Amino acid sequence: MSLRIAAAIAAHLSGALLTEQSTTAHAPAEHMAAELASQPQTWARAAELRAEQAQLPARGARIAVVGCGTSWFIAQSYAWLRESGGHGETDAFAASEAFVDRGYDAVVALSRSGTTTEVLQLVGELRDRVRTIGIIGDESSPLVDLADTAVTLPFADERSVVQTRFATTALALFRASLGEDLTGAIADAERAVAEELPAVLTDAEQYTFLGRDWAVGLAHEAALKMREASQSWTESYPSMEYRHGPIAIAAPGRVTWQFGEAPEGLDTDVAATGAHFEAGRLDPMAELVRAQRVALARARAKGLDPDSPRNLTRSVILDA
Ligand code: F1P
Repeated sequence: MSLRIAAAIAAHLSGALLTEQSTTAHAPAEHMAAELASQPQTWARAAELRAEQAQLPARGARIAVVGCGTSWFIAQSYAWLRESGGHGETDAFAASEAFVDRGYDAVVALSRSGTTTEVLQLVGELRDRVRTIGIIGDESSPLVDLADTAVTLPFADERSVVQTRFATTALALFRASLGEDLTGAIADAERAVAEELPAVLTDAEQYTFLGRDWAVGLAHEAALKMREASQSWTESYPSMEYRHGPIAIAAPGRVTWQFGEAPEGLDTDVAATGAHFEAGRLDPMAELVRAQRVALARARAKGLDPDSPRNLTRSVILDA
């Protein structure tokens, strides 16, 4: 890590610690519950941010989108939507495994915290070589100064360690920037926040999330959310990969949860195993909200606090 980046992180962290000390105690999962429920509003707000959307790479640009954890999965969804919509070649990489010497016109770096080491390192290495655009939750973070362009979404930043609304709000911004009308997705999110969850979803022994196209990234994110918040056993795959081995795990008391339209016959294949097939009927981003609620319900039932989960921190900051 360069001295410049390390110093910026140290300065940021000393500020963050002061903020933390002045924070009053809160009930377990209080932040995650509130942040999760606010997603219809934060998506609507992102859809309105025309100036911020205009900062994203123009139509025709060849780009890569990078991030870690949740942000990497959102990068995958954006990449699929952008390229399939005819806006230009778009690759998605984990920041630690990115091939960025491919003549890209720009690299988009997604990070709620703006402090994730692998993201800062990559953006630092690209300085003066490739235009970088940061999509960032914390507007006082080091990534804001390091990226050539910073698009900040402070209204979607979060107190919970487990991310919910920043990730989906960034994707709402991306979708709107590609010309999509989010009215239907927002209405679906309102349903996802309000409707009761069936016990077959909250009480299962194991979960496999599936998606096609842009929903593959969201299936991976749902599985990560369930692990992070509730320590549940989850897996995730592109839907058509499920029959190629992973279906071996399906059994009574377990859930196979499809985001978006299911491949022909998959529901009957899963039913034959005795597992529950959840055919997600909402916009896949709203279906993710339902999975976040299952994660929250399971965390509460187990006495866990997803605002500060075991073994996790808000971002991964590695030693210099
Ligand atoms: C990325 C991230 C989170 C994950 C964990 C560590 O954070 O990988 O997705 O839940 O808490 O950090 P960021 O770069 O988006 O801030």
